[in-house]
Amino acid sequence: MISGKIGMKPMKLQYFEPAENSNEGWEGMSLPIGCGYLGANVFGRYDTERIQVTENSLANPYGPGSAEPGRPPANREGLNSFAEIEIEFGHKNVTGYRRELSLDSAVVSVSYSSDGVYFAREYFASYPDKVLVIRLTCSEKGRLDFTLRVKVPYVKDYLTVPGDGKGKSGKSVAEENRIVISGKMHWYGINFEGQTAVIPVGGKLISENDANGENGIIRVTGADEAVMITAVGTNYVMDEKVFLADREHKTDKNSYPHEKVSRYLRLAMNKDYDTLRSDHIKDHSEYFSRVSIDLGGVYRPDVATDELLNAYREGNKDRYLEELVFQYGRYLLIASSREGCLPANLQGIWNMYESAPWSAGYWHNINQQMNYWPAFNTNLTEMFKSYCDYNEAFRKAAQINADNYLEQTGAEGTEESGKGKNGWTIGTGAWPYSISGASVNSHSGPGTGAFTSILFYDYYDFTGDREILEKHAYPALYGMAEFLSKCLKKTDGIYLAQHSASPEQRHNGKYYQTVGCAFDQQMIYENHKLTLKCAELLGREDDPLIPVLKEQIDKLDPVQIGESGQIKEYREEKKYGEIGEYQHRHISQLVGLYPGTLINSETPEWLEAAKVSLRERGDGSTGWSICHRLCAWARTGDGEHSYSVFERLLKTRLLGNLWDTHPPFQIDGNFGATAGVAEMLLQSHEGYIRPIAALPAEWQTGSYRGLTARGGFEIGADFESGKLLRLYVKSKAGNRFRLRTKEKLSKAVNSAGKAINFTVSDNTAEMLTLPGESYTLYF
Ligand code: FUC
Repeated sequence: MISGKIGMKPMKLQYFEPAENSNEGWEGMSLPIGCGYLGANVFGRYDTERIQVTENSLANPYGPGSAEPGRPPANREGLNSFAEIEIEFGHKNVTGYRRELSLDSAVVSVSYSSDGVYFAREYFASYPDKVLVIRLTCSEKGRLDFTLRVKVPYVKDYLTVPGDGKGKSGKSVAEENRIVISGKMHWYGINFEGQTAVIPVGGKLISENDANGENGIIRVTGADEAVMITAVGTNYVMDEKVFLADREHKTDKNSYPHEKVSRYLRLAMNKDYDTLRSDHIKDHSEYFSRVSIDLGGVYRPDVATDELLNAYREGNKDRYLEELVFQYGRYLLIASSREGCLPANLQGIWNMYESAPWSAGYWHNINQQMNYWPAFNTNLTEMFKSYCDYNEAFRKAAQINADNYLEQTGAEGTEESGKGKNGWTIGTGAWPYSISGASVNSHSGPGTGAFTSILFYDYYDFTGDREILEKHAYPALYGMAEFLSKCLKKTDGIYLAQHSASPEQRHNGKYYQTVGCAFDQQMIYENHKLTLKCAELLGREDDPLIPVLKEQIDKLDPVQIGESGQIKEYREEKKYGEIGEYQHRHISQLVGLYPGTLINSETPEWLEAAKVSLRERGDGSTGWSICHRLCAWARTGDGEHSYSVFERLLKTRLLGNLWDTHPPFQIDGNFGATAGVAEMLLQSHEGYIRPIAALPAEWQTGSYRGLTARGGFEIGADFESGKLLRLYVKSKAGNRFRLRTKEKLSKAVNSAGKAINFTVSDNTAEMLTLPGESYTLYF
């Protein structure tokens, strides 16, 4: 942690009533906790508490094509809900109800009085212990009574009911102090198991099953308190095989999850509640507390979060709510994307449905990338590991897809370079068990792959970690460059992506396919540029691919300005909007502005043209689309417009629990909002650091700590009346620090208070840094 820490205020969501027991209650008012291994939504009810549990590998395939031959397509597709935990209390005459989610500790708490007894519960999902923990307490000894049920949702017996092959079996059996749920999802042969153990203090515990030995319950009466621990698992293993094997063989050699789940539970039960809790908080806060932000918000214990949001919609632009929305994205990423687990999907790690919207897939024409944008600039690069591992696990399948695509397109050079030198590709859709590749019929061009691979460069660039560069960034970019370099054909001296499409754009009601659209050209440019940069950093410039990329990159013509002064989405477009939907939700012709860096302040004409396109496209759109606009506007340096887009998100696309809604709930917008706010406060894409780069009138005075910049720097800033006062810099990799500010740098000192030399030229201050050292800069 760097010096100059700002005053901590609690970051929490709070409510004075439980979430309704309905789909709307789940989506808009339940509180999400998660640890990568599992996600849970807490309703906080006092009659019968409901905790819905998700595990990200319990899934059917996506799409009608996945139905068995000869059978009608069914809608049972994608991620399935894992378990419903019910704790029946039957409490009445409730007063003083309070429900909170602390982002600082990642603990949900529920408390109230019922008939004179005060009840308090806590819930958390622990990454170090891989379990969901619930503690129930009451103010009077012996007054805790409850009945626990753990249900397997959406059981459809595939053995007896003829269907589409996507059935699910499952049962719930009470065994002494635990309820074990187990079953199978037929399509991919997924075995699943969950165990919930109850550990009461005092009182009596009995467990019962029905006449068939199923539908188990645990009844606790007269206890002083109780702890419940839940572990879940499937036989899914995230490896190469799962993406390569036929559906019958994706999981067949993997061991049944009983032993794993029993081990998680046993190890967790060996710890006492306080240790489980403190280990969890230590793990969570190590990441969460890295960044703090103060835009002048004031925490008010007596106002519910949904009331704040309603007031915001009425024009009361509460600064605390804005800070909370920013930090919530960081919280959600820590909860849903951990090393060793599947990455965060379209809904993170939370799904109550039989068929999650859009299958809870990993959608790669914007959604998946947006999920990880805040990992880089808000100091959570470790959260990218799960996506990195996932992507590398499917790389082999993606190489086969690249071979197939290039064969299909008859691209030049394929044959002589041979299979295995075609790199890899990713299409729009990807799931835990399969991926799609680029396709000539797709609504999104091959640039989708580069949209993905450039994340790996950021993974390196924001950490400054050479091992990441060598092992992850360069292989991802290089393989993508191999593929993309063959998707191009030289036409009139320009290399154009054949079979090109600007994601999901329609013209005259049909997806529009073309040659060399801005999305593909810009993305190919970015990937080529970064591959060349990495090759230089690693001294691999003698590779035969390098001259090919050098030859192509200058002839990609990735940005063209049209007659309206816009960045053309299509080469054949003259005026803005002639082709495609005028205000389409995707802003794919601007990927070179964000997340790319091709369009920047050193290309002022392009930057102006990007603003024209942004204005014409309009601000009003779905959740994630607003957030891409937010990030793009931040890159233009226009704080006012950026803020108005952020404000629009809060007013139109956030639910009572601050989840983003497309609609329906999609987590990408939460992540995009966090990345966008960080981009307003700190930029580093032009070779130097620019703090408060897009500061709106509303945020003229404030401070932040721990945001991250390219080159491996952690940055804090204090600003007043729109002017930078101090910067706090921690250098992780010992790189040269370059800074551009409106304000004049007057002094730089290291952590020992010793003055450090810096030079200033062309508005840019530069100083050398040592790895691990911290500096304070005064203006
Ligand atoms: C992309 C978007 C849609 C939606 C889907 C999950 O295809 O164009 O709007 O967000 O992903």
